Amino acid sequence: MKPSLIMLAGLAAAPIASAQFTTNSVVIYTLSWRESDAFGGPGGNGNGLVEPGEHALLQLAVSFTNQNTIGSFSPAIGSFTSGTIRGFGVAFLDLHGAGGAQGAWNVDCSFLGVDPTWDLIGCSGAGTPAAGGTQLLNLQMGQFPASGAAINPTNPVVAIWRGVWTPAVFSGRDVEFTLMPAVVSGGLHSALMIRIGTPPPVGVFCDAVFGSVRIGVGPACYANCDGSPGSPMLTVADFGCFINAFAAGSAYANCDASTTPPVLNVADFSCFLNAFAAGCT
Ligand SMILES: [Ca+2]
Ligand SMILES: [Ca+2]
Ligand SMILES: [Ca+2]
Repeated sequence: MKPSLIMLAGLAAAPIASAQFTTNSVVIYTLSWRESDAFGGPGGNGNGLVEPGEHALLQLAVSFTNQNTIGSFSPAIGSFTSGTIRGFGVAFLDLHGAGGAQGAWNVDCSFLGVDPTWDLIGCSGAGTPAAGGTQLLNLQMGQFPASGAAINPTNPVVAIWRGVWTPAVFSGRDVEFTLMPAVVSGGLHSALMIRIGTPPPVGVFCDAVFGSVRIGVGPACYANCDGSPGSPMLTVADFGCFINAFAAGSAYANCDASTTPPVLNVADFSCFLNAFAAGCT
């Protein structure tokens, strides 16, 4: 994977040891999610929890600071040591989940994965599931303009990548997915396109802020917090599960679906007890 990034981001064909770097701009990655169908289309009951039969559409937005200002870089390219920060260049990322993130990914590049405008390497840039679906590795996206005038200046790019995650287990909890530099990027995870006049633009690496997203997961029947099958479905384990979810601040624990802070309070305990008393069938 590394050669593709260098080739794409380093239009000067610089070897990795001399990749240009700037400290004058930072790339910011932001993750969001919503309930969806298995293909990222509308789906779910909209209660903020992924429940059996529902799926989570994750969406990546990318932006960068100090657009259209002067970015200094080193090492020099010929006589150039600076240029105009014009566009997002390249991202090379891993996504790691925690909190029970095992599951299935749909990053079918015919309708998910990288936005075609920012697709550099074809379907493999959409990411490869690993570790039981708790990880999605080697997300790659960006641009490779032929000239400075051709740099795509879109900032932010609100949906540069999309993927659908389906939990393997539906118990009441929050799962957190966090972006980080792709291990195989060798630390060269983010780049900008800088315009330096008549020569082609250059891809210049920079630092980044890596976002994360918390996804609420819930069982088919609310009181069955641990998602256990069979009978009795509701046991003391579900109380323990709810208390843990409450302590963790999970979306699941907001039983009464309140929206006024503090969202989690004693009313949610009462709500859970009522749901438990009502039973699950
Ligand atoms: Ca739901
Ligand atoms: Ca149970
Ligand atoms: Ca509440």
